[in-house]
Formats: sequence, structure tokens, C-alpha cells
Amino acid sequence: MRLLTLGVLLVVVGLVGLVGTTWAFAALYAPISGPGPIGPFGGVASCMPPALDGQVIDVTLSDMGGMPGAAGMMGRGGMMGGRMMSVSVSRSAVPAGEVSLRVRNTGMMVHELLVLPLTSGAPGARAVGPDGRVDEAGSLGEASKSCGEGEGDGIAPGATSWVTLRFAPGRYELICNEPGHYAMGMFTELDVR
Ligand SMILES: [Cu+2]
Repeated sequence: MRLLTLGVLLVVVGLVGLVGTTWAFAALYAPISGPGPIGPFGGVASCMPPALDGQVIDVTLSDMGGMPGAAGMMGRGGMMGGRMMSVSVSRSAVPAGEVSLRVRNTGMMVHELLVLPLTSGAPGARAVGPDGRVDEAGSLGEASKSCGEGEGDGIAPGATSWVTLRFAPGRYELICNEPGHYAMGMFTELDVR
């Protein structure tokens, strides 16, 4: 009887340990590697975007926390492209029409993606207000919902958001407008022809 109790106890402890380790491992690596996973509080399936219409662009939002070896890079005083945070795209030019942005946050902070027309000058040149944000006037749309489409409260680390928009030919700027992020490098240009 005692042996049986001990056996059951050991199995339970073993299972808890296994689940705990797997969970911790997933939480640690989800923001950095592989498609799909969204960190400790969600399932992979819930964060898989559906098939999206039009041209699909994969957008990656990152910050120092999401980069392997970030601490070492800071120690050497160097950062990728001189930026602490970034927005990168799988394609920087697409034909006009329907375009879907599949936006993944690989960083450690909450980010978002906004699409603004770029009427003149280089990307990154917008005036930043006292609140650390830029004017969103003229925005075509945004992907800022964790594991969802369109507008939300921001994309959690490891999560994906998506949005489908209709683009006229022109220059656009894809930015993150969380306070301070634009100034820290979260912008990139998208050209629509
Ligand atoms: Cu951001």
C-alpha cells in the first residue's frame, strides 16, 4: 500500500516536473525561434494567421530583448544597424492592390504595426511628440492585436497580428508607435507600384 502511494506520488512529481520544464523552455525560446509559438499563455494554434488575401508580407518587430546574445552586443557597444529596435519586412516593394501584413513580434516588449503614407523624405524622419509618439493622421490601418486581425491593445511578445489593406501606388512607412519606439528605430519603408 505504501509502495503504491509512493509510486503514484513519484509519477505525479515526474509529470509536474516534465510539464514545468517544457513550459519554461517554451517560454524562454518562443519569442526567438520558429514560426507560430506565442509564449507562455497561448497555444500555437490560436496564433496561426488564417490564409490571407493578396500579396502577403511578413513583418518582424524586434527589440534588443529578442535578439540572441543581446547582452553581449550591448557590451561591445554595437547594435544591429545602430538600432535598438526594428521593423523588418520580407518584401519592401509590392504591386498595388490588396496586401496582407503578417506581423510577428519577436521582441520582449509589446509592439504594434501602423501603416502611414510617406509623402516626402526618408522613413524615420517624422516629428516625435512629447509623449514619444508620432502623429497617426492618414493611417491606412494597423495590426496591433495579439493573435488577431487589425486593431488591438498591442502585440504581445511572441505573438502575431495581421491585417489586409488596399494600397494605392506610393511610398508608405510601417512603424511601431508605442511610446519611444519610433525614435529607437521602429520604422521601415514599403513601396507600392
Ligand atoms: Cu515597438
